[in-house]
Amino acid sequence: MNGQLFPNFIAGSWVTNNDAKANINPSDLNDTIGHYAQASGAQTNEAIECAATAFSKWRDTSPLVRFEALDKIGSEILARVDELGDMLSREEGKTLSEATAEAHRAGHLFKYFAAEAYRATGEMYQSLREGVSLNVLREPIGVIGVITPWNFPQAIPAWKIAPALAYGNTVVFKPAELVPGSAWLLSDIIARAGLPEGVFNLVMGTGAEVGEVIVSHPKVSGVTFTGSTPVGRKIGASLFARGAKMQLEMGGKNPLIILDDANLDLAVHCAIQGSFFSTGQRCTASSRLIVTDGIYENFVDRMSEAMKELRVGDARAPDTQIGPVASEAQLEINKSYVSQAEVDGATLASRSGQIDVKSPGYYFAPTLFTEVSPQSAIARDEIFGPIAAVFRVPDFDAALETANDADFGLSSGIVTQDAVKIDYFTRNAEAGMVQVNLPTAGMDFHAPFTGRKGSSYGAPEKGSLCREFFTAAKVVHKGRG
Ligand code: UN1
Repeated sequence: MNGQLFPNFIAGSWVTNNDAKANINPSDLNDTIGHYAQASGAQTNEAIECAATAFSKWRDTSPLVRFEALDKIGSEILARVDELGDMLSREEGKTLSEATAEAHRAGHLFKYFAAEAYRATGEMYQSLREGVSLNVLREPIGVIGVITPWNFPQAIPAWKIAPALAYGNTVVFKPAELVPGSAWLLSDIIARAGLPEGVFNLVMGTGAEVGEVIVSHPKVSGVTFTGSTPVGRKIGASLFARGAKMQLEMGGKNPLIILDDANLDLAVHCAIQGSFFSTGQRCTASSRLIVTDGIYENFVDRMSEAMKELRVGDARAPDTQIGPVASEAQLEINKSYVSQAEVDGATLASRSGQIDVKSPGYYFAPTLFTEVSPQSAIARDEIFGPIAAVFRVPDFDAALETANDADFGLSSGIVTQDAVKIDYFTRNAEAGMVQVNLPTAGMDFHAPFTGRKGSSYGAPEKGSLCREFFTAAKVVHKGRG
């Protein structure tokens, strides 16, 4: 076996087994990053049992203890952003600058939630009955299953694990199989922060084995999941059936409206950034560019020109703007959507980008379609690749209607100078997040993250609103003794 073997972290110890999975660099398939132990169902059970035992003590720790642990984790991440960014870029294919920025975001998320440990306040009501006191407490819910995707392998685990611990819960963390390197580095940092045994557990492995145990175990009180809508719905049905809590962040098919009065440079920048950066592998990516008649021709021309300049290459090469697709499976999905779009009668407006690589990897040129039928697969499905569709519409009303015509409702964007239309759009966009004169992706890390329709279910992530998932209310009436 080439490379090091990285174990799981269960019940306060690093444990390995015979089953390990190779982590391969998508920019260079000859580069094996390491081998990562695959937890068995029995090991996952053990992690959950230990997390359940640890909960009875961790829930009652002083906020100061939780602050110090999370702050220490945040400081170490920030001190090691270059190493973390390099691992992320090497295993996922995000460019080095995007990956380092994500590591930075992960460090600050721990710092943010360190301070949230102090703010876990309740409410006091005046009782309707004389001599009775009435308080609403917020209590941690227990063991939280954290199931995360491959596209943000550091920021998303950070924004789920940090609040879980800050509010007094214990954690069983199952990262996506494709990106164990980031998960392992984060877990190593968390493991050295002095948390009591069992408060945090890492169980790398498949959804069928590890994920299944987490979702169905009666001692897992809630699951926070980010991933595709079909998987989220399946997990959600199991969690509902046994009455567990859930926070599900799923797909997107995000629209970016460009109106006649838009600043054309800004519109092209937002569309390129939102559609193609991070190789289009963001649930907040803009995959539907909805453009009004007056600016349509100019926009498509300028967009096609700008696409020719994009430098696609090895994620860690200094001048790369767009790295490879993260996996062979995703590359095949992208290719099949391109073929399907052609079958469905769409016009390939641009398939470009300067791909200059010497190593074998999952490279795919940014792709733009026009004349897309509104009911076709590229118009409706979340592809998760650097593929965007342009829709021509007569006016703002038609643009808004097209934007809202989707099964998803995550991030909705508009580029215009018209304040009245901005206001109308903000109120009528069927989405959890609205971006004005900005790309649809790239959210502030301290703000809530949320969607509507098929995109999200349960309380928002991040920011103060995530407390709704990570704690439960207890309403206390106290009379005179
Ligand atoms: C962002 O655009 O800032 O999986 C983050 C995803 C999202 C995170 C997007 N949950 O792409």
